[in-house]
Amino acid sequence: MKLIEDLELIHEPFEKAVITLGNFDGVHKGHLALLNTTIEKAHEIHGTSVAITFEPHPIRVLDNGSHPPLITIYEQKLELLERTGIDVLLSIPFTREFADMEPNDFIEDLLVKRLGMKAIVVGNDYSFGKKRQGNIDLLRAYGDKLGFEIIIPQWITAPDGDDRISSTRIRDMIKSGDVKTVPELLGRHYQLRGKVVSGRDRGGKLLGFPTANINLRDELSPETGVYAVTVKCRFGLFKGVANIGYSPTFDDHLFTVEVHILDFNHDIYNQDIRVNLIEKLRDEKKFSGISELSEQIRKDIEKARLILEPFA
Ligand code: RBF
Ligand code: MG
Repeated sequence: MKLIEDLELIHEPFEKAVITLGNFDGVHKGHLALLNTTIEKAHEIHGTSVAITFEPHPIRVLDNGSHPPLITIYEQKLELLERTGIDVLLSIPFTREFADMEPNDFIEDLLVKRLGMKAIVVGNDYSFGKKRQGNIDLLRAYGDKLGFEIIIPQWITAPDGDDRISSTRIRDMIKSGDVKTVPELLGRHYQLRGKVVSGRDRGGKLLGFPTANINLRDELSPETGVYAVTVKCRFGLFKGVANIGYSPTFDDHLFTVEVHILDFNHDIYNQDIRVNLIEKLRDEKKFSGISELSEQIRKDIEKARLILEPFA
């Protein structure tokens, strides 16, 4: 995948560009349907598959302040898009000026003349450009005039019957702890990323279950609670149990994301790790003492081992 983060670096149109565009937050199953259709069409016409995305997320530029946390931070979005096999990812720096572009200029000047678009792949509810004035009807009108095809893939229906696989729905599932259902829409488990930092040195010494405390790079934090997880670090993929929250048994009320990795004894301080949230086990509880909490964690691990059998 060729990554282009500056429009000025495009000096000539791509060879028969097949373009899809969106914010792709999550790179979920709906996005994958668009991306795969784009790639297939490009193969068919011996052209170039191009995904266009905007950075930062337009909402962050247009509605000052209020914006939802991203499901996938930029680095992860790039990784996931790369994995689809798309030829080019054009990440357009999103500014107010860019947002003011008239939809017809966007289509004619940018997509067709500058990028060489021969086909565009969009969802059936797609709108774009200034005040979202651009829509499928406008694309059709221009398509006839400027010689490009419009492809609207069959929208994939979410398994629960709701036909919108949207980033908002996925975000809500994660926020309510329903990480077990997330893969039906996202196509994979929700993953957190961050660096292992030193904690309070309490888990191992006091409870008998050392935890790696994670300084999250992600924006979206799931509901507090205890989760069965898998952990990817440079030593491989491991099973684990994570606690996300405030450890109410203690009085420091500090929000932490920590994971006890099963059958593991490596030093991973300062290393980047990835935590896949497989299933929520329970809410956090305030225990009457250390041994009660330890005993519960022992049970959590037992339960997690069964759940995680297929995963690591
Ligand atoms: N702390 C609590 O106060 N209540 C809990 O219910 C709780 N559950 C946990 C479950 C697991 C699997 C793990 C690894 C930790 C849990 N903790 C809980 C956090 C625990 O207090 C913390 O790991 C240590 O205090 C070290 O920071
Ligand atoms: Mg710890």
